[in-house]
Amino acid sequence: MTEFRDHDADAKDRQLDGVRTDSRGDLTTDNGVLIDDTDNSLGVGERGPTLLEDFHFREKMTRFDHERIPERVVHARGAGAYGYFQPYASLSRHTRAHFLSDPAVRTPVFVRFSTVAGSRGSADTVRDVRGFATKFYTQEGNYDLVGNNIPVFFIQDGIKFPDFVHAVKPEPHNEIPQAQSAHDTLWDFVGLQPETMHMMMWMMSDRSIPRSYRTMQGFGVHTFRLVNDRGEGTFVKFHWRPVLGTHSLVWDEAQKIQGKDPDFNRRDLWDAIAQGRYPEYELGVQLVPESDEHKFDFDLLDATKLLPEEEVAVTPVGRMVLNRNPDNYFAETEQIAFHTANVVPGIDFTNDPLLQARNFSYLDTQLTRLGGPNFQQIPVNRPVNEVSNNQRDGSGQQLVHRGHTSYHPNSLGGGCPALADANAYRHYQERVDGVKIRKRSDSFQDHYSQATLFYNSLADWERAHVVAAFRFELGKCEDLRVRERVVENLNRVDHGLAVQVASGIGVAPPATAQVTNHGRRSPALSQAGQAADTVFGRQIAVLVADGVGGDAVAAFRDAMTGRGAVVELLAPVDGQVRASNGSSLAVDRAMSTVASVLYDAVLVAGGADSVATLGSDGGALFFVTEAFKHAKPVAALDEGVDLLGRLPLPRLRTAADGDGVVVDQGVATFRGGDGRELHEAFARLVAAHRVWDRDVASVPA
Ligand code: HDE
Repeated sequence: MTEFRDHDADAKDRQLDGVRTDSRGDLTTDNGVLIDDTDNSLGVGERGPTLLEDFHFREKMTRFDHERIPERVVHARGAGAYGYFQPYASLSRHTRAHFLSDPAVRTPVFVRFSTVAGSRGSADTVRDVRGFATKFYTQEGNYDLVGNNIPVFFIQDGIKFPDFVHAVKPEPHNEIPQAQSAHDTLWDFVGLQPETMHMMMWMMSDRSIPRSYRTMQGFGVHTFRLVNDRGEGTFVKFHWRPVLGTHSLVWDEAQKIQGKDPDFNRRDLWDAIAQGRYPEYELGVQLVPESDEHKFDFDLLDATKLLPEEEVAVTPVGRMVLNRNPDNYFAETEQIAFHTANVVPGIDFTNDPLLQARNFSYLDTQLTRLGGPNFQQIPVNRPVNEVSNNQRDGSGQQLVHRGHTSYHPNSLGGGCPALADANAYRHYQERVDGVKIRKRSDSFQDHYSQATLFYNSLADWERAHVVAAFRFELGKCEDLRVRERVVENLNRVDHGLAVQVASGIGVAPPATAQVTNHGRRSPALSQAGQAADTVFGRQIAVLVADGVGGDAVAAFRDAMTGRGAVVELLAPVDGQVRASNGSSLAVDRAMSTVASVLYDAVLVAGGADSVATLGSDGGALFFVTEAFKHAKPVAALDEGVDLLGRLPLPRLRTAADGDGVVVDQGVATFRGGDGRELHEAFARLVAAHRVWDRDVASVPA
């Protein structure tokens, strides 16, 4: 019987120690031959031709020529991190999976977040679904939960995946546009394939432009199956909930970040881990007894449907902490290979036709991407428990298998490896009868009810963003018929939505509703109210120049960093600013190297000279105006309040002398005193993420 060995959150880290290598010693070839000149190739005389016998030149160049491997066919752009998962309590009633059954066990993980459509070098903040793939290095082998940040998918049957991906990727004749869904072929497909409608509602919502990977939910999407040690199955849906709340960007901001910092999400994840602000997520499950399989008004096997939390609650089962950045992007983040069929005893599949197709595709795609069948031996992919089988040879084989048997059964090799016993993976025994047919089940035919449910569940500002997103995307489609067909489909989701979208894109609004909106809502689908009450990890910009009120800035910084926020002082130029009290303050960044879109909130510091300088600096004025436009908390201290009056903002109520803190439309102002009241008020605004009811339509930014 297999014995579980000592195992902890560091098991993977220790394993990797065996392959980590540092630059050290003298330069050698791959053969280990010492080299004393790598700047000049071997030639004939000083100005003559290069010689073929220069093995160092040839090796160096050949290795360089072959540095790239094929990028992932989807999810090419990604960022990853290590961490651990720990269950709160035993889930053994439902699953025999060891990593979910023992609250004392911390299982090492690697998570890779990604966008879907863009190439490896594309920008992070494009409108797209985000991948959220987790590899659990468990004692019983690797378990991969390869999820997304949206709980449903575009299509129902995996055989449509190549069509969908071809439609969303850059168009084949000119490879335009990069990492964008706003083009004819995607929307042509959508209009003709109404099963995409629910997912497209999520895609047009703020879910597709997450603020950070730290503040993004994750979903397993499919209905999976847990199996306990008596062989009993329970349907399960997996959810990741970020401890810091779920937050998104606004579209104008997301587009600008694509230029200002294409690595915005990747950098945020890296910096948070490097600075010890470890991202955390809670794993939750929705459990459905097998006897309830047909209890719902949709099919649990249909990945374009979600299971409303109001019908089946999400039970928290454990938490994941990401606490270590990879050492090497290529070796780890690029070479990691996820596969939905990497399951451990106690976790099994269902007959969801999308999941079934994935169980083929992931292994298949790795063979090309990672160059052959031995990719599981790449360090990041190796399980932490022992691997023993008769699989042999193949390109890139790293192991030296000893012994003269590589078959089963054998007696010459002592019968090894022997067949495992009680802890072996046993497929769930499900009775399946039927005729061989190509047909979508009737239970998969309702493509609109949950699209309507999602729309009904959104706050007003979220709905406004959905309308604007449809107008933007369809407005980029050249073919009028493509636009019209999508509007016809939207009219089956919600008549008001269809009319609003149509009237923004030059399409005749539908005269009558195609269906009556069922009026049902699922509040858990909205991002309103999903802000956790914390400023932990938020990025706050403080605008300063020479003559700034130094004490007030220091007090503000202490108050915010004390609550876990990150505060950066931005000035017209880098270096130091002289404070009004004679001290010097170190500038974190020159304003010209950043932009308001890279911060969550902004404070205009006081000090007459500082405010005079900032008030004549267009960059500073635009910074504050743009932050206001994007519904971000804005604060001003002392003379900084006067600067707000110079901006093209709606008239704000602000603090007069000794007035105490005034908060109007998410702008907190304060003069005099120690600022404590302002700190409180501002922290509350920042914790709420954005001021969604602010009227920004007339603000020019
Ligand atoms: Fe994937 N998907 N997918 N997918 N997927 C890949 O595998 C595929 C689907 C997801 O960070 C590929 O190694 C098919 C749903 C993530 O490395 C490929 C179908 C969900 C990642 C593939 C789907 C996902 C992938 C490309 C429909 C959310 C990135 C490279 C049947 C639940 C993992 C690779 C990473 C990657 C196929 C649908 C999530 C081609 C055929 C649904 C997060 O195998």
